[in-house]
Amino acid sequence: MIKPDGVQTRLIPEIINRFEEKHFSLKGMKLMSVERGLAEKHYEDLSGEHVFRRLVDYIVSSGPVVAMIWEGKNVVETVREMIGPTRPSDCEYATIRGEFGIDKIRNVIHGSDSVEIANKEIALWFPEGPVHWDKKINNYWNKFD
Ligand code: IDP
Ligand code: MG
Repeated sequence: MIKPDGVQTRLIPEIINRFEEKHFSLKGMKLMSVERGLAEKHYEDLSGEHVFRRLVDYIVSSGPVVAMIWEGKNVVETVREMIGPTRPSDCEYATIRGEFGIDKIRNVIHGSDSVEIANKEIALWFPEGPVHWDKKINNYWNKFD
C-alpha cells in the first residue's frame, strides 16, 4: 500500500516500475481514501502501541493511498527487501524507504510481512478480490495486429 506521503510526493509510477522491473504481476490496484475502521483493522497488531492513534490519524487524514496486489516468486520477501526497514534513516540508500522516506510515519509504503498476512490484507483491502487474468490473453493479445 503506497501511503499518503508516497502519493503526495508523486511516487506512484516509481514504485510500480520497481515491482514490474522485478517481473511481479499486478493483480489489483486502487486509489482510495481510507476509512478509520479499515486503517484500525489494518494496523490492529499495533493497537497497544503508543504510535497507533497517530498512525491511524495519518492514514485516514493525509490524502489517498494506493492499495495494490502483487504476485510473483518470493514476492512478499523480495518486496520487503526492496522497501527497507521501518525507519528511513536505517535503510540502505537503494531501497524505497531509503531513497524516499521522510520519517517513521511518512515512510512511503507498507508491505505485507508474510504470505499469510498478505492474504488477510488482500481480503481486507479488496473484498471484491484480485483481478484474474485469463491465461489465454497471453496468446491472443496480439491477434489484432
Ligand atoms: P513496517 O511498516 O516496517 O512493517 P511496523 O512495525 O509493522 O513497520 O509498523 C507499521 C507502521 O507504523 C510503520 O511503517 C510506521 O509507519 C509506523 N510506526 C511503527 N513504529 C513507529 C514509531 O515508533 N514511530 C512512528 N511510527 C511508527
Ligand atoms: Mg509491518
